[in-house]
Amino acid sequence: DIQMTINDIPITVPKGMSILDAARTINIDIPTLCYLNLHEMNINNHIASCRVCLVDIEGRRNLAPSCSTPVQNGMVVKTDTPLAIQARRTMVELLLSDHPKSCLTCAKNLDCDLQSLAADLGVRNISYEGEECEFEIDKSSLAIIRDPNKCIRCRRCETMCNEVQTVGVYSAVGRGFETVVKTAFDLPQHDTSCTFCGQCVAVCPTGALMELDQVDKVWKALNDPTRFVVVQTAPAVRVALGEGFGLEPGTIVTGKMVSALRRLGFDRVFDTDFAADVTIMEEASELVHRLKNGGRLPILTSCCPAWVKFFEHQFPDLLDIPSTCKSPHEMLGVLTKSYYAETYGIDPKKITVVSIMPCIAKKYEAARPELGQSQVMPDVDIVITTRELSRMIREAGIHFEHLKDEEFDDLLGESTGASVIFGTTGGVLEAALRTAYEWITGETLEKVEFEALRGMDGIKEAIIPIAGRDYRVAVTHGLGHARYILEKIQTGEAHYDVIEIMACPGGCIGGGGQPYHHGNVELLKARANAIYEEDRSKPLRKSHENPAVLALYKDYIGEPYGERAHQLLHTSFTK
Ligand code: HC0
Ligand code: SF4
Repeated sequence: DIQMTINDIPITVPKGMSILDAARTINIDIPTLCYLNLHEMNINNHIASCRVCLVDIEGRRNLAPSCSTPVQNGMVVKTDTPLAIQARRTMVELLLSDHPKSCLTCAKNLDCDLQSLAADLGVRNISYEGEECEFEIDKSSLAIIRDPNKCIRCRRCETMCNEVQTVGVYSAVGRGFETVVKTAFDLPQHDTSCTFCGQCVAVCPTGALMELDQVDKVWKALNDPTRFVVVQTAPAVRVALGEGFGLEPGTIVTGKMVSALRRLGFDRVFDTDFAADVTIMEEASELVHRLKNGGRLPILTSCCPAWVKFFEHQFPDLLDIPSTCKSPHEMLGVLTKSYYAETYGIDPKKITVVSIMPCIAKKYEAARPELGQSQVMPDVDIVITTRELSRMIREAGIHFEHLKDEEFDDLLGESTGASVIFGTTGGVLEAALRTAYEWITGETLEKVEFEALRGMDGIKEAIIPIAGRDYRVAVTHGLGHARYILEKIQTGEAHYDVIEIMACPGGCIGGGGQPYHHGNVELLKARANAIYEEDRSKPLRKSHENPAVLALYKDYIGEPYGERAHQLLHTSFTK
């Protein structure tokens, strides 16, 4: 252990810790900008480029960046000397000198790290009025808008994309003040191997990377009297939306969310969770089918669109192992335009399905041509993120915190605890096991929790004995972990029966469209805990017990994994 003082407070901290982290243990916050460390998830931006976290160390001539300077015995650190404070302010003034001054109209306004830093440091004028760059804004993709003019070279996006996701879309181009982070060969985002996972957007401190905003499209549909506008909400939205209204991370706002959506004018409020239960019916049937017929294993989950795009690009030789299930929100979309429309005699062409997702990739997924009856009738018409929904609720002047709880609409609104846990890493596999166990053994599964599949470890493995056979299962989140495990499968080093893969660290709770986590891993854990709490609160916790799902199969689909199920609920992948 190391003994030292920070601002005259003596502390003992472990060797190897940075001054920044040491200060945080005694509630001293040193401002940061490029810093991004989610230690437990192994996400570290080592760049130390912004020099905003400078501190004074006794006996040293120069200020030191606290994020990359390790603690030492006897060190005397001051974080708040006039010199340190002035140096930070100067760094921010320099960053602002060539930054667009369009804060009031920037999509990141009031949620921007650079803006709040300037406010905290009391920057009142910019002494170094520099020339602003004029890069073209990249609007090529259906998910992400990239404005290099707002890039402050922190390189957090590069760390996320290149190291955590191992996709490698970005690199720094140019020299000195001209440097910005761009795609390789300056290709439009759409033409890169980007998976649209949105993790670069989730960590961008400014408005340089943003989701494609589709709020106006939703308002237009809601205000068109000829449209029947249906909305559905993903599992992870209900444990994060409250953060947009000042509620504690991990507050469950399912009922308030439904109520807000009705006030916004949606004709029906459905739950993606219903379709998550349907997904389990299909995926568990597909597993049983592969087991019976000597099909190829492992079966991989296919509900995460960024993961789907990743394996299509990077592992084209493994295209036959993912489940062919569409993702739950696509299933709910098609069921709305078929089952629901037929039951109530509504023309499916008049229905607009809007998905509220924690995810940016779902925007791109909804536009995939195979996910719909035809180009004019996609399963899902518009996708907006949790953040975009917060904006809509504020635009409408709804006091979210004071709303009364309301229930989802019938037919496609009922769900079990199994579907709720889809929203966090490990949940899809746990839900599938709850059903597969009972189907294979014909017995009741008493303990529904599979603890080995929970938590934030990047790769989780377990052996689950069912009816005399040991099932080897794994869960990965973060595409780098997926790559690691898939390469082991390719070389024959690893053998599994079932693997859940989600692109975003933490699963959907950490999705690129969620309220910004600002590098706080505790916030992700609070969301995960809330997901498990919602699961425990449900009277039914196994997908195959959902009465509305059973009615759907009895009245409309027939057998799970049967002919009609294939037509509506399954898809195919392309190289
Ligand atoms: Fe997810 Fe989903 S669980 S991907 O993370 O499977 O986005 O929340 O909606 O579709 O249900 C996201 C979350 C979903 C889907 C579901 C799956
Ligand atoms: Fe990389 Fe994901 Fe960002 Fe695409 S969306 S550039 S894959 S981090």
